[in-house]
This record gives sequence, structure tokens and C-alpha cells, in this order.
Amino acid sequence: MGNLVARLMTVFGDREHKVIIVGLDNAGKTTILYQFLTKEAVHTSPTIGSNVEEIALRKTRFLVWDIGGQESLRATWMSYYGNTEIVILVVDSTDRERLTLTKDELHRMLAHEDLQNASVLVLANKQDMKNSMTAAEISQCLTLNSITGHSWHVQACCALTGEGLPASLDWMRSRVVAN
Ligand code: G3D
Repeated sequence: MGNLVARLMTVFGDREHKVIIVGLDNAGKTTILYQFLTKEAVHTSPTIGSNVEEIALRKTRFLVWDIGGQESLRATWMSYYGNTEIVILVVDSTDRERLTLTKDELHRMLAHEDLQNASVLVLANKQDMKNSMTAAEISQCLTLNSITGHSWHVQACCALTGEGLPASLDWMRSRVVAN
């Protein structure tokens, strides 16, 4: 009976995959979460604590935690790491000054034992702004090529229009299906 239930759950895609959205404050995390859900930009206020939403793509269901990025909240990120399959790191592509800080947070995070099996999706957000860095520049600044123990991908996007987000979801789906 247990086996039958397990097989049916596989067929109907019943298992939820845990995703956390991290990044510095103002990167666009909350806008991206609700853009995933509604395909419309929403008015946001700074994330205090966390927002959590379920996103379904065909038979794949993601439980997505949007974690606050202010300095005081970054220390709490690790309490969300357990069972995380995908880490979405949102970067404000215009925020050159804090990219080194983002890089340090990313590499510190990936060294944590609870994230050893997690895949990493870097969203180079705010591509609509004319002074934004490209995904390739961000990839280089974050030294993504040095990440060998995790599957990773960088995607340019604009949370206000949703551009780039369907491709991101497709990549996330391909990762959890591969596992
Ligand atoms: P956070 O959850 O990472 O803190 P938010 O970030 O989602 O609250 O977004 C911070 C601000 O950036 C918001 O503006 C939001 O509208 C804006 N923003 C998010 N994504 C984009 C984008 O792709 N392009 C542009 N131009 N702006 C974006 P406000 O004015 O509400 O603070």
C-alpha cells in the first residue's frame, strides 16, 4: 500500500521541492516570488522574516521561501537550509558596490553542510535598468566558475516584466527531475 501511494505520488508529482530565495535587501526577491505566482509585478515592502508560497510547474511543485536580506536577518538564513534543493540568489544587477558582499555570502552559504546537495540559480535581476551588469559580468564577479560541488546556472531577468523567469523555472524543474 505504501509503495502504491509512493508511486502514485511520483506520477502526480506530489512531492514538494524546497527552494529558498536569498540575496541582499532590495535585490528584488519578493517581486520575483510574486512574479512567479501571478506574472504581474506587485508593490512590495522590505521582507521582514519570510514569505512562503507554493509554485507549480506542470507536475513539479516547489515550496519557495523568500528570506529577508537585511544585514540583521542574514545570520538567520542558515535556519532555512535544511532539505533545500535549490537556492535562488537574486542580485540587483545595478548594485556594483555590494557585489563583493553578495559573493562572500554566496560562498559562505555553499560551504554549509545542509546545502551540500543544493543547486544554485543566480538571477541577475533589474536588467531593464540601463546601467545594469550583464549576467556574464555578474557570473565573473561572483566567481561562479569556482563552484564545483554544486550545479549552478545564471539567468538574466527583470522581475517587473517577468522576462527570464519562465526559463529559470524550467531550469529549476530540470534540476529536481534530474535528482
Ligand atoms: P527584496 O525582497 O529583495 O528586498 P523587493 O526586494 O522585491 O522588495 O524589490 C526592491 C525594489 O526593487 C522594489 O522597488 C521593486 O519594485 C524593485 N524591483 C524589483 N525587481 C526589479 C526589476 O527587475 N527592475 C526594476 N527596475 N526594479 C525592480 P520599490 O520602489 O518598491 O522599493
